[in-house]
Amino acid sequence: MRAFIAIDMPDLACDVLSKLQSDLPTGRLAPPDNLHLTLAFLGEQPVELLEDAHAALTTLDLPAFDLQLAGTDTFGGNAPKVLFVGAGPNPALDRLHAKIRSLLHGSGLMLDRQRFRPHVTLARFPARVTAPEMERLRRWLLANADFVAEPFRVDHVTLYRSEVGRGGAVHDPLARYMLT
Ligand code: 2AM
Repeated sequence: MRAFIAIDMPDLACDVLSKLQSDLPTGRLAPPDNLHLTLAFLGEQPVELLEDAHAALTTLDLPAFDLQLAGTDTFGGNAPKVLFVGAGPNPALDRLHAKIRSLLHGSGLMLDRQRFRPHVTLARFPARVTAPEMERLRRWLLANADFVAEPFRVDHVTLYRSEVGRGGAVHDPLARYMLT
């Protein structure tokens, strides 16, 4: 089963992000009900291992905190793959990320070593983005570089199953872990 752990976007954040998406000049938009901030991508895993991970995650014992989405950028350099909204510096978010990784490792799940770049993906791009599209994207990024959203409270994280099909990915919540 393909799984990941994420922070859900509350309705207000979804509205703001959908609005940002609405004038994006290029790219395949992430559906509003798929918007999330990934804390850990587990990839394809045997169900038994996911059950162990779930048991470990039920011991998650961290406080709720505020999250502010800010800034827009792309991954992929000159050949952008993903356009996203970032998050301002947030020690509580970093602690949550580190704790989840350590619980997953403790349960036997090895994750890729990657620098944590908290982000919410707004759109994905095809392998080849044409020069005019690149130019429109560059302008959009300039116009939205100072984007700042209202902070929202993060009081839980969600374990999702992700099924990738022809129409894109479908995300099913499997379990929710509360922050107190
Ligand atoms: P993204 O938002 O940067 O695209 C479900 O697929 C989530 O897991 C997505 O949010 C995606 O991040 C992330 N994800 C998918 N494949 C990944 C990979 N190979 N490494 C890290 N994260 C991945």
